[in-house]
Amino acid sequence: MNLKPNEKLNVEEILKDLDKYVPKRRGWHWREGTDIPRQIGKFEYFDMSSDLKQSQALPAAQYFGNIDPQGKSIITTEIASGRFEDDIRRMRMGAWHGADHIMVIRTAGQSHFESLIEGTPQGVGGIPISRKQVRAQRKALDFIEEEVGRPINYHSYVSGVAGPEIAVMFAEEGVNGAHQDPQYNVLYRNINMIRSFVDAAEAKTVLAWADIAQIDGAHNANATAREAWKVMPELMVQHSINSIFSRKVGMKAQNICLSTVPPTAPPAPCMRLDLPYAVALREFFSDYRMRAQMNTKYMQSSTREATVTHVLNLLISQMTSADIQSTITPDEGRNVPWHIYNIEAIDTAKQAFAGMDGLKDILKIRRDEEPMLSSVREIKERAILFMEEMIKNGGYFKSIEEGFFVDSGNYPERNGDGIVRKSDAGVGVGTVYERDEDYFAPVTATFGYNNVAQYDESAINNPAKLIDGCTFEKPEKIIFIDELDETDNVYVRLDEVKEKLEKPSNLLPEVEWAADGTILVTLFFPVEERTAEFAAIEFGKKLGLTEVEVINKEVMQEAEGTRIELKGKTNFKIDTETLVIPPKPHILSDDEIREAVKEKPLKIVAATVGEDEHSVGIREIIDIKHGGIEGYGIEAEILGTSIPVEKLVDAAIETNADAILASTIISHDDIHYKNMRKLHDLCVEKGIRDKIMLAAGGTQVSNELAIENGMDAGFGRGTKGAHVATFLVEKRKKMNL
Ligand code: Z98
Repeated sequence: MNLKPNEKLNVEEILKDLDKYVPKRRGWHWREGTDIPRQIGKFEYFDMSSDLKQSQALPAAQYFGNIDPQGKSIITTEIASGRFEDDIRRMRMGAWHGADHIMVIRTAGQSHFESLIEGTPQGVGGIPISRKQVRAQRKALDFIEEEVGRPINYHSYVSGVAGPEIAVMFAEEGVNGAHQDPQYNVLYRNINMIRSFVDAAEAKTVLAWADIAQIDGAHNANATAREAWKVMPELMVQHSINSIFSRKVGMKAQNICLSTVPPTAPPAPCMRLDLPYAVALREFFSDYRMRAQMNTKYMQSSTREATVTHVLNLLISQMTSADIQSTITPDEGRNVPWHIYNIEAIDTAKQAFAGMDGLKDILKIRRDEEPMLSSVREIKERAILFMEEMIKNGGYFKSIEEGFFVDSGNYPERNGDGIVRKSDAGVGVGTVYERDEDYFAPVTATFGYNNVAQYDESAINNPAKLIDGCTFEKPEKIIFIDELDETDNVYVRLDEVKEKLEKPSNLLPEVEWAADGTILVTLFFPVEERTAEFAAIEFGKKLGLTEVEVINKEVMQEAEGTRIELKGKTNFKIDTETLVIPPKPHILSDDEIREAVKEKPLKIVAATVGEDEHSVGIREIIDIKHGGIEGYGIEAEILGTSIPVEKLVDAAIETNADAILASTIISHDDIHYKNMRKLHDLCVEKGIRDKIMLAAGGTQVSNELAIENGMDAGFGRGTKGAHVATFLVEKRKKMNL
């Protein structure tokens, strides 16, 4: 399958022959071309990686030759809406914006499942991780990575009592990254600690064999503790335990990634707390990779607020380092699965890194001066003391039994609210047995005692040899189970969407899933919060929306008003076949315009009209320096800014101009359109309307509305001199001027 930029990714095509699909590659892939200065467009960059073959650049890139610099950190996005088939399309969008680490959150509570699940059921709060879904998504990413020209890492979680089974399935299916941390099972899923650590040894061996990058779970303490910045010493301890355990099992250091989170967020003075922590962490764990998350603990439903916290977190990454930069979207904090926010957050990271390129060469962290000196040392000391106490206390398991972890005190302070687990309790207690003397597992990558020698001494280092290779070497031995549930599977859902749309040319807006009809409306009401909220719901209903819900409210001022974001569903479709789409403005070639102007000279007068002091727009359109219409030989007279419409018309009459160009940026109370109407009326009054071309331009001008208000054309954001010159040349012909 070859993806074409202007063609949709065909999910049905991905599902075809899936039982035979073998992933293209295994293992984690870091970005390439980092740490070398590079020229991208007009600028030199110092912290970027290789360009993408195809990508979607930031909106402002149009002013910089459409460059799309890619930072050196891997960029993660978490996509898991409950329907993997919809997520596949999002993965493609994410990759085009620069994400190369796609994490799939498992369906809520999947760590409680005791085995693998199969088929493609719909998930809640995430995707049920089954072989079929993993294979379909990895297959889609195999095509997407070719399209963007950069390997894309696919990632999910190895936790719960089925952890080792999941690790094996991930190795078989070419998954590239995984969360694996037995402490997560113990603390947050109440899985027996002995079982968790034994399972983790097995799972980590498999991850190591498959070259899968591992992310730990320390950040969950930060997300759980009431005062998250106080668990900094413990976070270090958790990182240590998982890292050294992984090393002992055989994982290589560069595949061990610490899941780090700046522990606090504004309005706390977060930089002063988070930056020393980031420095201490990187110094303590210099052998390992940093996966920098954003702080979701203090995230509310405002995307603006979440974005600012995200950018501050990115500043820390830039000033310290981040091998993987997570962009967990406001979705996670808001629990609203708007896939557009995935893309926004990827762009936030990409934009911030591009903007901060080379910052470390200009700004320096004053590491060895106060207050950094003491702050960094203090965090490290507290972490060491924590570990020393654990050892004195009889080790990790004993300390868990006594609630050492996720206590909301800043160690050595303790509040006694830590999570307590018993070693003889929890899910899976008593399920760990010593292996019999003749225990034998003919598989690749297994942990611990394996009596291969009883059958063949030469197979000690390769037990799978005895069965002529296991599924790791022989993917054809994998048993692929397709759908198990006739009523809950991808084909049923795809058919439902088709049925709902009635025909392929019909369109419904979507947020969560294809054709879900969900829209987001922003409203402001000049009343207090509660009234605004309930008024908004009524408003939504009157707009014809169903399932109306307020998803964000922000007080502007208690009495003066509230901003509301509303979500709701529509069910009317737009048929793209009957949709009237105005033709895309075409541009004559520079030579054609020049030729036409040479043949018959063209003169215009221009001004920013009304009470409007903006001058940049009109200069962009007219000045030869900016590629404006003067460059084609068009004679232009700019009267200036804040020019009354009357003066502009008089000037046009006096100079016998062919056209009037009115620039109008301010759009309050529709003054821009009112001025256009006035301009037209005045030309009619003075008897020149049929002898002169009228055009208006400005960032808020639409061609259709300008024409409705008496202009011959309107030019909005992004207009270049060539667009206006083309209009002048062609319209003059039509008007026989
Ligand atoms: C993240 N946004 O890290 P179940 N194992 C570890 C985890 O951290 C998590 C799971 C398993 C966060 C997501 N982390 C939170 C170490 C989850 C999840 O099946 O949901 O319990 O596994 O990106």
